[in-house]
Amino acid sequence: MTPEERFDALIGEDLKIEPRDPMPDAYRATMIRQIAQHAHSEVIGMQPEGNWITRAPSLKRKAILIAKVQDEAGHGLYLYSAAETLGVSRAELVDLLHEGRQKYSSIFNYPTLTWADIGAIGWLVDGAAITNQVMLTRTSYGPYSRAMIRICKEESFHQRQGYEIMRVLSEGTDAQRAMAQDALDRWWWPSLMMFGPPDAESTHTVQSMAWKIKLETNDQLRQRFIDATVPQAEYLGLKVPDPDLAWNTETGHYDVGPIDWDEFWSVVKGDGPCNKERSAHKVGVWEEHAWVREAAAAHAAKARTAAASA
Ligand code: BYC
Repeated sequence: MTPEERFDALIGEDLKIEPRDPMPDAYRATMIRQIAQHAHSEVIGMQPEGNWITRAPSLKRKAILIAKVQDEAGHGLYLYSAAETLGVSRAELVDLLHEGRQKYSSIFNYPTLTWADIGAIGWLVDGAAITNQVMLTRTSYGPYSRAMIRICKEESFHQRQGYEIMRVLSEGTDAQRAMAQDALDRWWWPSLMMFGPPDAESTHTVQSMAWKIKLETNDQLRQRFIDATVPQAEYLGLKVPDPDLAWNTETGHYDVGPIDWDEFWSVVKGDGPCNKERSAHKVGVWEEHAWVREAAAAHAAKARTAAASA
């Protein structure tokens, strides 16, 4: 069997591609691009929520938020490790992000203006992320699929803590309900954009589905998220900010109004409300804390020398 035939056979039989298996260069490049983008999203995604750690309304909320933000760092690390199995180093990927040559999710370029935004991120952003990542637990690349299993377990707690913040606010005073509604108004459309461009404009979907990297399309996953989330908004007594939203009895799905794809592409290209701030903060912290990496490397080198002479 040639390496190409072995790869095709593994994909055809729904078996995982493991790091030592033969794989086309383009499959490897796609996996590196997607996993790196995912890892960068987890890490940059700490910033909007980190912004509220010092202002969380109670000790309990602060402890939960610190733990959640720390979980996101952990997700970034699992994902960089998964990417490293494809022959790139974490340092190379971080450089590519810092040079603006790799992306992170559009969603993290929006500001967190009130405490309700922390609820909306958990409910909507983690909710959208899980919808996509449950599919990715079955993706064809073994290390990525296994990282997704653990990440999904943690993300489902994140989603529930966000929804719980929204529930408490929506059962609170008029001002708290208004704050929850305002957060839904601002985060609804960007959350739908997280799933990526419509299928007709998605450059990678056809090939990624043939390789079973993606098992469902951007539009299919977006629809699943909408169908699950609209009843949750109704339960909270909040209004989804879409005048065209309607249940379609024929399709058994919600119809939604047009998504502003110009906004999406402008955010992806670097012109969203917080792109510059997020990137500058990330690069600044990386440079400022270089001494931590240097100290860890020096310690590891000393430990190796000690072990060799023991
Ligand atoms: N933002 O052909 P397409 C989290 C790009 S973090 C920016 O459909 P694909 C959390 C795309 O890269 C979890 N760019 O692409 C953390 C491509 O451009 P390039 C984040 C986007 O890859 C902290 C072009 O558009 N989840 O949960 O087949 C706190 C055409 O797109 C976006 C992941 O990263 C976007 N939203 O499908 C709270 C999931 N969408 O690269 C929560 C992993 C598309 O050719 N990624 N683009 O220049 C995926 O599943 C897939 O990459 C996507 C896109 C579904 C996102």
